[in-house]
Amino acid sequence: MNFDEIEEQDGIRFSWNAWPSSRIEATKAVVPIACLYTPLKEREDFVETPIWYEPVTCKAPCRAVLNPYCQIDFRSKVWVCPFCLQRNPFPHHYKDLSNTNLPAELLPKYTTIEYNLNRVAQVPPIFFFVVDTCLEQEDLDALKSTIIASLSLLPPYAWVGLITFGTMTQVHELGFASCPKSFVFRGTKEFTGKQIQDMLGLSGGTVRPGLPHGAPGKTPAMTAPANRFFVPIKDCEFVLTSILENLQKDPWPVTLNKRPERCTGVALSVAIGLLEASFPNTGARVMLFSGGPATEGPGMVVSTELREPIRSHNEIEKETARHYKRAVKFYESLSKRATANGHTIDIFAGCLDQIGLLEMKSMVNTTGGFMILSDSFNAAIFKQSFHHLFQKDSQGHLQMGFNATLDVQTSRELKVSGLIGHATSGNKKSTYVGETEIGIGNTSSWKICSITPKTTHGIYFEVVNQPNAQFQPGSRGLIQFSTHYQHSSGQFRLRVTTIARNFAEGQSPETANSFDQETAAVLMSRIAVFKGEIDDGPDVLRWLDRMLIRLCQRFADYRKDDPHSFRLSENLSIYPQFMFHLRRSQFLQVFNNSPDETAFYRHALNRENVDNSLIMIQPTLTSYGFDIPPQPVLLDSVSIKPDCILLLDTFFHLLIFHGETIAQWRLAGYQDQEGYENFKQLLEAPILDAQDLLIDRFPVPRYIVCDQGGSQARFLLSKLNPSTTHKSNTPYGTPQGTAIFTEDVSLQQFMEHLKKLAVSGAS
Ligand SMILES: *C1O[C@H](CO)[C@@H](O)[C@H](O)[C@H]1NC(C)=O
Ligand SMILES: *[C@@H]1O[C@H](CO)[C@@H](O)[C@H](O)[C@H]1NC(C)=O
Ligand SMILES: *[C@@H]1O[C@H](CO)[C@@H](O)[C@H](O)[C@H]1NC(C)=O
Ligand SMILES: *[C@@H]1O[C@H](CO)[C@@H](O)[C@H](O)[C@H]1NC(C)=O
Ligand SMILES: [Zn+2]
Repeated sequence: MNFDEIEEQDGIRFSWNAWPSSRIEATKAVVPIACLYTPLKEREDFVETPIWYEPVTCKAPCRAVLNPYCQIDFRSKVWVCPFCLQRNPFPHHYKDLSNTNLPAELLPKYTTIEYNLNRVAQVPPIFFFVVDTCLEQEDLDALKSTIIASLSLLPPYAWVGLITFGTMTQVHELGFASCPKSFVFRGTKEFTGKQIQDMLGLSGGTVRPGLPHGAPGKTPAMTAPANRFFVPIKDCEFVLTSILENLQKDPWPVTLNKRPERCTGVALSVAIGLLEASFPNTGARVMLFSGGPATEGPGMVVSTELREPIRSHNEIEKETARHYKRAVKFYESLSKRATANGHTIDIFAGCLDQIGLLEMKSMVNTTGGFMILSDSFNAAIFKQSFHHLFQKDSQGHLQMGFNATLDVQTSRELKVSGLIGHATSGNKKSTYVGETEIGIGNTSSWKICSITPKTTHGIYFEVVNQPNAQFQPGSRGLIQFSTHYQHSSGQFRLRVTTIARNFAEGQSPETANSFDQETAAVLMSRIAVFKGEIDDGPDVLRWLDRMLIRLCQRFADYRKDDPHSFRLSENLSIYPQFMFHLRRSQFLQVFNNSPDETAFYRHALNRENVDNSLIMIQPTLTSYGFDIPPQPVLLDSVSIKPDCILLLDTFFHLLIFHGETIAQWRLAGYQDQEGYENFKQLLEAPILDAQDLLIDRFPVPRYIVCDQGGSQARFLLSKLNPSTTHKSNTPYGTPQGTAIFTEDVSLQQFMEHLKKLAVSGAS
């Protein structure tokens, strides 16, 4: 199978597909053995022919799940676990097992399988809306109607709750239709979980396991005080809708030169305290809609004085940002409480300025929440992205799982170094845990409060075999990934992926030939971004360069000290180019963006699969001209031609760029004249393609149409390789393409430099 087919079946791609057989060989390979894994990748067969039994597992403490790589003894009805080599008898109901009568989990096509466990959640998923009311009227109206419209997209058995906030925080009761009631919290004070529970009259109101089973569709019998605040949507849609419709702008006056008083921190801590007291360890999401920065109370990111600007990258780096550290600490403590209870936090920002996403991001990145950044709640980006969250699968279920844990188990040659993605450590110090730490390490289990069929994790491994260990040709290593989660239908499920890869002997070219450069580039990008959160930017760039040079020294063909002899095999040929673009990308060059934008971009990179991540790292550029089909072109200034249209896809932006001539003709309206049908079609082609790209994209990208020479065109130019800078202009003849004024090195210069360093043995 090729990489794509494996990804289709198992939702996984590895940096290396034949593994170095010893620790030393693995270190020499520079890029770690690692994978991008999408645990809940959609598979129609799991929907069409669901498996309704419990998995067969190995004896304790191993507990590996039976899989197609197990050796089976059909006569004695025993299977050998490939992880611990213990022999396990099959349970009695497998007595008819034979070579021709295999249960699904032993068939090769089920290296990934999903079990529907015999357990249903006692509490349906909870959606807790936390709504900012310090908004312009137009924005508030747009937000209200978007939320109201989303109510019909929720499963009728889902529970909902509502908090609104401005100068104060208000928790709304939804249990009584006749007289809407709410509890008010001051915006300036920090409340403990206990205080919040006491004020809301919740003490002792936890939903305890062991209550009668509540299948989805039935409300579990619950007399807890919390059901004044959380009610199934089918029972409160009218009440909730009318509260939302009547919601007014925060009444507190905002004087000139001031920001509104906005207590986002208190609102979140009340939301988290309420859920933690009432629904620990159940699927719930706190959906924060915020139209500006927190300006009072715990978690404030800027004061109400407009003359005090919100912190910049520069101030954060120089540690002169006044509120920064305290705010980060406050939101991190909320993150910890939310993850401990399996609750998710989403942030939807609708504001031209920053709202403090950077300070708040740990709440989203540790819980697997969604982050959407838009200029206003009236913007299409917000409305469409928000509705996208409630897409259903073919059975009509929301495409989100809750309270998940991901466990990794390895055969003994390997250990797990860590995970980079939207999760927190499960603190499971099993024998599978390695010495090296990459990302969230020191554990073989992670908690993922919310997971979608797209959520993709980077998981890193190390080889622990010593080189003198006898190498057995054909030996292979195994990894099993088990994801327990609460499906949105309420069913508990277990998704198991078991993969095996061969070990390559010593210096054999097998490892090099198994390199998946696209996956490797994305996995290294995640490490670089993770480092970027801790280390200085220049240090991260130097680390990336060093890794690239070492990789080339190890796998390129060259004669020492002869840069002209340098050759990269096909499997490695575009890897340096990915690194070039990564270095220049918004992920590592943060100063062209606000801190909130940086947080948003990095968040997206940590959740997408290989293909989408590559578009973010190295945007795609397609050229449309007369008489030729659209074709991918180099992300380079030479691709700009007066008689061509370009379509740039950066994942976050879709940009259509008209070359000079095209722009003039369009302005002159040729497309509407008879005899210019060709031109009309040419103009439409990239628009149609952009619409195709939009369908599946989350969050919805920003859409820009511009002309050569126009001000918006700068955005395209900033993404292009500056192969024709003003410096390289020759006095002879016209240069090809458009000159970009920049001090950047070009890809060509970068490659020359790389060759020189690689062949010289430096690093
Ligand atoms: C890598 O290159 C080798 C030789 O050039 C080729 O045989 C192999 O199929 C390639 N591997 C992949 C995964 O493309
Ligand atoms: C949620 O996950 C935790 C493990 O992280 C587990 O102990 C708990 O039982 C789960 N909750 C439910 C309701 O299954
Ligand atoms: C999540 O946010 C925290 C704190 O802001 C940061 O330290 C951490 O590196 C982030 N994790 C990822 C995977 O980005
Ligand atoms: C992981 O464990 C090692 C050794 O036990 C320890 O030195 C290190 O600080 C731990 N890292 C974290 C993040 O807890
Ligand atoms: Zn076992």
